[in-house]
Amino acid sequence: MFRVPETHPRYKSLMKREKLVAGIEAGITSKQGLIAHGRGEAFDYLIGERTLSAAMKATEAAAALLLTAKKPVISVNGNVAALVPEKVIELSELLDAPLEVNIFYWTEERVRKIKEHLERHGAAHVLGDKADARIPGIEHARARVDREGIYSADVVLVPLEDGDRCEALIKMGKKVIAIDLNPLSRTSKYATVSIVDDLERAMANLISVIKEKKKGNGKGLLVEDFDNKENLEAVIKEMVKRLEEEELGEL
Ligand code: PTJ
Repeated sequence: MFRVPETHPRYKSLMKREKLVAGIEAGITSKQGLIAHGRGEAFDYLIGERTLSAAMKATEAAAALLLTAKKPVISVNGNVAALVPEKVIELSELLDAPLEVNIFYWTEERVRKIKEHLERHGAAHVLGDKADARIPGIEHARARVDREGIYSADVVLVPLEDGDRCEALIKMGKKVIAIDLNPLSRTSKYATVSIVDDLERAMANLISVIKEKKKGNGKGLLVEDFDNKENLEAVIKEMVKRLEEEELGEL
């Protein structure tokens, strides 16, 4: 891995790139994953690389949804496995929810490598290699799911998603929680709860909100009180405000 000095002003951001490059070299992340990440970075600039209050509200709603789910499942793709393996495992343990490898650029080998990567990090329950069921209405490989996992789940967490599957999961009657920096993506629009935030920040917040809720603390926000469209509009307003206020200063 390229050594990025911790004093570099963009250390955190550069380290994420390094993790994804390492993910590609390990056969975990798709090359297209780099392009997707670049798009995410651009949106992260627009929100000032921080968690917006709207994203925090969505995180509260997501935590409530996950804690009241009968059968929650966490979907893992090549970017998620490279960027936040420890965090998805911690969340899976907190919720007693399985992880399921589900990738768009499908190869049997990559599914296996992601599963092994998660297990090396301590994951006990990783689905996705059986893929004995299909999500109706999807032509591509993301339709391949485990009958005991995403197929029969009532709530699915889908960090970094393509819109097709999100729409199809909603059509199956499931609740979908998305983590996607693009508030205009089809995923963000279709999901029950969209957390418009960087994957690492969103996962860290989600874990800490769930821990607090489990202790009986927290805001007690009900999912019924959460309006995803309204929340996305708040994010877009925040982006516009930031752009209007941005001063370039002396170069
Ligand atoms: O591993 P695979 O084969 O399943 O492929 C994964 C990718 C991400 C390549 C695939 O799902 C894909 O092509 O996704 P899209 O359609 O490009 O959508 C990815 C979305 O995630 C975009 O809207 C990005 O803005 C967003 N995104 C990228 N990086 C981050 C992010 N959102 C939050 N945090 C990030 N770090």
